[in-house]
Formats: sequence, structure tokens, C-alpha cells
Amino acid sequence: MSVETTVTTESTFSAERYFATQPPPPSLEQDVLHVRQFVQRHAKAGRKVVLVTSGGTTVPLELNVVRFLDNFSAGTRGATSAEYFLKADYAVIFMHRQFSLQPFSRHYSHSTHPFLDFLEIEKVEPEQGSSGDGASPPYNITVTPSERPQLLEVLTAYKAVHKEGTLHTLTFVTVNDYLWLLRAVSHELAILGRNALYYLAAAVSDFFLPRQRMSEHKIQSGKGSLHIEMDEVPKILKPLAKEWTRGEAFIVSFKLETDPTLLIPKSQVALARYGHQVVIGNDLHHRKFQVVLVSPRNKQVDGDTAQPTSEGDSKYRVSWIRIDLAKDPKKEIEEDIVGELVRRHRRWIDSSEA
Ligand code: 9Z3
Repeated sequence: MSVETTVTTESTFSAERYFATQPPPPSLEQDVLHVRQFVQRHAKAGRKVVLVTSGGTTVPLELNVVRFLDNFSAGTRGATSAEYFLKADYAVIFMHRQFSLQPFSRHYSHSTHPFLDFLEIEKVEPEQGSSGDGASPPYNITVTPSERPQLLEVLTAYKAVHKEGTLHTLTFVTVNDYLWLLRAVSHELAILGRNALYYLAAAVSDFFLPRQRMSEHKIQSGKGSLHIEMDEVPKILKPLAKEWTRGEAFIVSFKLETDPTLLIPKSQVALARYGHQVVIGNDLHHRKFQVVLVSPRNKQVDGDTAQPTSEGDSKYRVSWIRIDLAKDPKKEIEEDIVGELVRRHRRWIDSSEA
């Protein structure tokens, strides 16, 4: 079966029209209730809260879904960054694609580092003279010595986060789940004003098939090519920045390109269009060791350290973050990205208090 897709730009949905015509996910109310409790608890404690979105959204082609389009993302950026935000004492709402990587457990992903490979079975010899009580198993499970230091570090951080209740997880699958959740969470985060940070690393579909035009059952093959006309997903960043967060929250979005020369101009276009604080440009093949932060020049937030740059439009500040994986293979670029954003967010909060 060959699939041909057509995109018609006239069919761009506004956010309002989108939410008036596309149904909310069934678990929305419950999800929002839990987010509200989480946000209120941390607002009371005076803690900053970050919403991290992570993983790719899908676009189902049928109501009884057999086929769907997917957006590329393993969830590494989001899951790794969430850990660094937790380390920086943020409470984290981790909104991720079901089954994509999660903070802490990402270190033991079944495909790259399966934990069963470094567990060992040790036979326990019964003590002399004891006949064994039959209650304790004759085996111990131990961790391969070379894996212990890392496991201890991950496990200690994981247990501390659990004890403090600073991580709340939400799940989406489709772009529709994502949009409804993002709007609802932003309403809950509004009570935090400038103490809220958005870190939008999820790879979000640009096109979708409205429910009203979806086939109920599996699309049948055998009739030649398949033509699907999709509508444009509303540009949600604009209402997010201007209305839902009332211009108070610090919003960071990601721009993914495969042509690196487009990173800075496309990031500038996004800032001009949506009016938020930072776009992080990353290209598919270099994303693990270089990204570019583009933001509107703002003396209060940039401080005097902002260096003039020859790249791009002078209305924007452009700063690259690069790491050298050959020198330090364990280094994660997210550590530096989060470190820089935490500093900028601090200045953003201080600039309103000044
Ligand atoms: C990103 O650019 C993320 O950094 C990646 C992370 C998806 C590249 P991984 O999870 O990958 O570490 O494997 N996210 C945003 C992608 C996106 O959909 N951006 C939109 C765009 O580029 C704007 S919201 O137009």
C-alpha cells in the first residue's frame, strides 16, 4: 500500500476551534486533579515547578486505531533533563509519551543497558548444624561489582525524589492527549506565576486528522494508493505564552531540524511569532553534543554577561552549548542546558521583583 499525504494550509485550526471540536482524553479530569494537588503542595513550600514534556506524539488514522503517524523521540532529552531539574531543587511534572524513557529508569533501558545483565545469582550455603527453616530462599541476588557505584548513585537520587514527592508523572500518546494536557496543566501552574518553567522537549506532530474525518474501522487495503488530507495542529505556544500563563512563566521550547543552517533563523521566527523566552535549536545528528539557545535580548534577564554575537539578528541573543564526548564520554549535555536555564529562570524571577 502506498500512502500519499496532502497538506492544505487553509485548514489550520486555531487553538479555540481545536478544543471546541476535538474531544478531551477520558483521564483528563483525574490527571488534572493530581497535578493540582502536586502544584499546590510545592507552591506552598515556595518551590519552583518545571513542566518537562518528553517523547513523540502520535496521530491516529482510525478511531479503532491500528495505524498511526509518529514523531521521532526516544525521550532521552526530557528524561535526562528532568533529573537535572530535580537536582536543582525544582519539583518536576514529567509529561511523557507512554513507554518512552523516564528519569532514573532511563539508565537501565532494556535496549541499551538491560538490568538483568548485571544481576547475579548467588547460592546461599545453609549454616552448619542448621537444617534450614524453609522460609528464606537458598539464593541471593547481587549486583555485578562494576555496576554498583552507578546503581547506588541512581538509586539514592531516585529514593530521595520519592521521599520528597518532587516528581509527578503524566502520560500521553496522541497529539490530542498532549494538547489537552498541556492546556490543563498550564492552568494549574498559573498560580505559580514566574516560578513556573516550561521545558517543551516533546516532539509534537504538526498535522493531525480531525476525529470527524477518521474512519471508524481499520482502513482497508487493496484499492491502490491511500490519500489522507490532514489539518495543521494549532500553534499552541502563542496562547500558552500570552493567555494561559499570562506572560509570567518562563517558557523554553525546542526546535528540531535536520539542516543545521536553519536552526537559528527558525528559532528566531518562533520567538517572534509566539513571544516566549527561549528556543533551543538542535539538529538531529548533533543533538547529543551541541545545541543553540536563542532568546530575545533582555537586559534584565541576560545581565551584563550577554555577549554580542555575529550570528542571526541582533535583536536576539544566541549562545551555543557544546560538550566534548571524546574527552568526557559520561558528560550529558542536558546538565549544561538545565544549568543555564536555571540561572536564566532565577534572573527572570528577580527581574519582576526588582
Ligand atoms: C526536540 O527537539 C528534542 O530535543 C528531541 C530529543 C526530540 C530532538 P530524544 O528524545 O530527542 O533525546 O531522542 N524536541 C522538539 C521537537 C519539536 O517537535 N519541535 C517543534 C518544531 O521543531 C516545535 S514544538 O517545530
